[in-house]
Amino acid sequence: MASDNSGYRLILPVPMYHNDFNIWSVLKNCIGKELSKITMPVVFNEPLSFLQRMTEYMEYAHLLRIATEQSDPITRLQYVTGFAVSALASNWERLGKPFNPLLGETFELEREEFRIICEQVSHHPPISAFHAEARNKEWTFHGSIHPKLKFWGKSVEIQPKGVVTVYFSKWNEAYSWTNVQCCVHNIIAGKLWMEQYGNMEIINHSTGYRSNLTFKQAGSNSKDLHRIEGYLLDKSKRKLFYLYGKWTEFLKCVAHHTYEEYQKENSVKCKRDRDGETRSKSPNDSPSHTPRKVLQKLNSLKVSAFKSSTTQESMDESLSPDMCEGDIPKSDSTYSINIPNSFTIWTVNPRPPNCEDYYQFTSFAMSLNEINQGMQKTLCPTDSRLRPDIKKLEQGDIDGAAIEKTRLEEKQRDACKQRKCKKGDWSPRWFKFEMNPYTKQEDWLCNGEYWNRQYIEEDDIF
Ligand code: CLR
Repeated sequence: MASDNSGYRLILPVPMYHNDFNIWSVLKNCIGKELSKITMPVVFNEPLSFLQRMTEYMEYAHLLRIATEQSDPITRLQYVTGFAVSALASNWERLGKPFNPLLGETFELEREEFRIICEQVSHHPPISAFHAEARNKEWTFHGSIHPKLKFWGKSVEIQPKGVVTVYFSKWNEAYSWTNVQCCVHNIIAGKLWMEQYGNMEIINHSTGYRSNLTFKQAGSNSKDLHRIEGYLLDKSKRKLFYLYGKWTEFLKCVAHHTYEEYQKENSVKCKRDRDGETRSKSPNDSPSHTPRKVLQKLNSLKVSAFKSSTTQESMDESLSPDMCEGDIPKSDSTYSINIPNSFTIWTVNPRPPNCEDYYQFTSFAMSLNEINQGMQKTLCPTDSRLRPDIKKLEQGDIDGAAIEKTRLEEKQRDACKQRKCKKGDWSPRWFKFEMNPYTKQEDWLCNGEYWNRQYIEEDDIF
């Protein structure tokens, strides 16, 4: 099986099954509901648990190492900002639903520079906690995510509630931020696509310096698709650097005064650009980069689906310009990407060549469900890699995966009932809910025991 020099697999055992199920037919009765309570058919899943998906924040962990190596706090903040943005890049075109982790499920990952442990610490509401640390102990990165999914008819809105914190021991510095929201469009008709938007403020709690980023919405003609823009500010909110990029591609920064000069010089040209005279496509946004074929097939099914089941009102909505058939937003990628004297903080890794047949996984994602040699003996029995439903989907056995998924969910419900009978509360094994000393808010902090690998008392959750 193909793998890179570091020996991790770069592809899944079999290509995915491109189904032609209609998401709308499943969701049409669920408008306004919390999506965590809706059981979705396994064909909409990708073969990863949300704990593994969360671990994808770590793909560019080297940025944290580089940050700790900088003696200037502003440069450190630039790299932390790069890391915060890079953590979201793997979401591009990833429209499969990760499996909901079972209560007490864990996921660990050990790599050259870091190790991370995740645990599902709550089921209702679903909360996943993680704690990552550098091998050289120079940084830690921890937090918890409570993804709130809301279905609005033509779109699904996802709010990843929870704060994440980076700590640099050498500098005794803590940074924290909250992830932006995300929206999956075209549930009823057209091709699914996703955007992430909102504000992200990355604060250095020791110096008061911060990066204030805006993730833009695509906008009417998609000119701002995937774009981010913002400023690095000192504690009196003075602008030091202008930050710009796309969460799918890169993050750059430039001194604020240079940006201001550039703006003045280019104001005329810019206006022309904005008016759409010089428009070009970036390869990333081009429709030739097809998302899951599954979803294209929705096109053919859409008319009947929505005729039979929507009101006039929602029908008007679904005919709005951003819902046109075959619609994948394209953006003008050229403006403000080449401001002179900019410095590139982060650029995205290319996706593997056949990723459209593998759930649009990045190379990093491809490796996550692999059980490497040597791992077998040490792996915690609650690890996501041991989940039979995910394993079956990964091997292309959809029916088997569906059966196992139902079995595991029933088993989880039974365990929950039993606990209620015994009046015994469940509590997470590796995390505790405590005050985060940096943000002064309650947070899931790891108890530091996982890596001692004493797993004898673990519940049998699979
Ligand atoms: C986005 C980045 C956040 C954490 C986070 C939480 C929930 C994830 C979301 C991310 C990406 C999109 C996601 C979502 C859960 C379900 C949703 C994977 C990783 C998928 C695309 C929903 C597919 C099913 C619908 C089409 C019905 O920091």
